[in-house]
Amino acid sequence: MSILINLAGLILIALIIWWFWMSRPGGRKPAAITSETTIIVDDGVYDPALIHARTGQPLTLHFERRDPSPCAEQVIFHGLDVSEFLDNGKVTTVTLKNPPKGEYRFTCQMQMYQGRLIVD
Ligand SMILES: [Cu+2]
Repeated sequence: MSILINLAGLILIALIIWWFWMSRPGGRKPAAITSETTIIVDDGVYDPALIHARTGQPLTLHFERRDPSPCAEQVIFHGLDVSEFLDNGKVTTVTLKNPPKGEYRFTCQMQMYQGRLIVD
């Protein structure tokens, strides 16, 4: 009986690990390379949360904020020195003229909203 309980525990742990791993920003889905896209800001997530861009190519991101909570009011691109305030119910466009190669996080000011930008 205790073996069964241990087994159930292990399966539960595996499920939890799998869940957290899969629910990382963007998950494992490869993102198509883009130069312009719209990101919905709602319910604590950016959608899409994974942006894949090319070096030497301007990147235009239209943030459509649908979440009235103050949490969502700003987007910060860490390592790129770019941040923008988002008006609720509106689209705010962020343009990165020539993003350097690398991987950057973009978040709200409290870092509850989490996104990833890959430039290569
Ligand atoms: Cu926040």
